Amino acid sequence: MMKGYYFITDASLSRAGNVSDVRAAAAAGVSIVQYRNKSNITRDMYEEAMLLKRECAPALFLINDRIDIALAVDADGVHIGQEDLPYEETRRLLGPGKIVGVTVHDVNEALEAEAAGADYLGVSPIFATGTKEDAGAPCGTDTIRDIKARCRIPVVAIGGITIDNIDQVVASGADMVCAISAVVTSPDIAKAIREIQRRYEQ
Ligand code: TZP
Ligand code: MG
Repeated sequence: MMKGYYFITDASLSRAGNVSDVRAAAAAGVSIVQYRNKSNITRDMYEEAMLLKRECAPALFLINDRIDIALAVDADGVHIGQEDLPYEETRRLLGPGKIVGVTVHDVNEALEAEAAGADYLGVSPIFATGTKEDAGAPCGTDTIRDIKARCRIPVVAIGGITIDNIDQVVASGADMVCAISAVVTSPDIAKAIREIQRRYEQ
């Protein structure tokens, strides 16, 4: 299930909007869609999340940061960072049946998140990125290798990934990759995703 492209929305980079992008991602066969909306206007997020959840099926639908929105739309889970609610509180609010992914930057954070019970790790940022201002210093593909050697849960690589460096990321053992700007700014999102998915089939 967790292999290939992990789709994250970005309305500020999108050409045709989140609904159209998620439809294209679903057509390309992604297994996970994460709704990320940093505007944090709650009513807009709630309404858009309802629409996107419908568009993304049968892919799993996760919400970035906002546990309340995930609960309100009955999403499949959330993705949280080191500055969001702690894992334990997130799990307590969502219950055992939902997916909780955690962003980590190094092996120690990865071991901690796995021990706490995270379902998967987002390792970030692999390379320099302009898409997230506070992403921090690039951790490189060696960090993916180290985490894969020490942790059993799936690893999603994110940050500065493009079609030109994706092979290194796949070779380092990442179970899934996300390339927000490279995919969302593309004139053909489904084609860009399929191109990345193909790198997993070689
Ligand atoms: N989390 C860590 S880096 C990042 C997020 C959401 C942005 C990744 O964007 P891009 O365009 O793939 O570098
Ligand atoms: Mg966050």
